[in-house]
Amino acid sequence: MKKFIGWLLIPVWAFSSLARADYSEHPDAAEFIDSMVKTHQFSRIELTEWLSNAKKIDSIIAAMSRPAEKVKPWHEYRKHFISDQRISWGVDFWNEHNVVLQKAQQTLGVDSAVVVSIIGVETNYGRNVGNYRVIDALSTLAFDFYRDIEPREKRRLFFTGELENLILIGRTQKVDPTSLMGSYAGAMGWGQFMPSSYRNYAIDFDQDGYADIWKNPNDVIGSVANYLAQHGWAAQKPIAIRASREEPTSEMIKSSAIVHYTVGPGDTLYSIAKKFGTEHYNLQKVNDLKNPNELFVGQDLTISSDVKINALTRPSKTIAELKEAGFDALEPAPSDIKAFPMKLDAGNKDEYWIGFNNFYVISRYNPRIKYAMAVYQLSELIQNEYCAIKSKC
Ligand SMILES: [Ca+2]
Repeated sequence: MKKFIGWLLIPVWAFSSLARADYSEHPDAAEFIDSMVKTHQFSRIELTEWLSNAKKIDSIIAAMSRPAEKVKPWHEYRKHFISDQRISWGVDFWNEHNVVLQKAQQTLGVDSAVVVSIIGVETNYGRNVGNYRVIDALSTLAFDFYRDIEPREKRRLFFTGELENLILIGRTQKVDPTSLMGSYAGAMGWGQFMPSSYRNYAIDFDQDGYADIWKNPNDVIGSVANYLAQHGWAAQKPIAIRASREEPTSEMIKSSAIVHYTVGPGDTLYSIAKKFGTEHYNLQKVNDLKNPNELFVGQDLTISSDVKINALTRPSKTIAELKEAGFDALEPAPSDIKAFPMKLDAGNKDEYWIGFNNFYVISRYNPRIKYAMAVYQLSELIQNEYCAIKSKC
């Protein structure tokens, strides 16, 4: 009897995935097909054919289940992306494609070093573009991974939307959508564009009729530069500079405190600090708490609206305002330029940095401070070496 009950408790999807021959028979496929027919007037037969062709890939599920780069501290993350090899390959790439990079700099206003660096960080200059069919990756993620294996509705909808965009690329570029290749997450080509990014930002830079981000370095360079340009890149402007941090005094914090927060069950000073983008010791100081555990439910806390560390938003404070909050630029910068402060774990100490609008623009490519910092630092190292060899910049 017990066995019988256990048998009944096996979820329905387990049967459906066993019984399913292909993705056209997946419970969500009918809805997807309906929506594609209704919104974009695709043929139902064609859509069914493409989804029948899509395969569930177990290695994608395994890759998605591994701990992500985001959990690595900065000093380990940096080592992974910045190496002598990647700098030297970057210089080679720049030499080889100098004419196109210059054209991108002139027409789109994006510095060559950053375009080279992004392509280096993303795929080691086209060496590691991914060997999955994008239709397999996106179907696996939308129809299985984020539905049943690690259910997250927002991600499921995101990858379903990317599948829609992939099929639309097939139509506009007159290619078979099942033939396009990418990473296990569905990112395509040397610059790792998701299908929606391809549709919004990829360009046919050599004007041969096809924006080929998979094999044509001209289109790759133009598309990466266009992505940055469309997100507000400002040519020849600073990206980030080192900063020092002076512990703010109670007076400094209190003078900018405007928000109040009522402590709820389960709150800690650390979780509240994180929620408001500040540090627990700032909250301790401004609320005169002797230790961080001195909290009770219903307690009224004053939250300093001081400058937030590692808040990846378009910069809104001036260098002068950051200085008042204890972040002092260690390199010259105009005092009215907008910026935001960052703290990175350098292993044995914390590093402080000030990021400008261009840093924020790099982070639109991948919304992590560590990612944008790796791209920035690699771009500097490549530029130094390239300019030293050429001695012309
Ligand atoms: Ca082209």
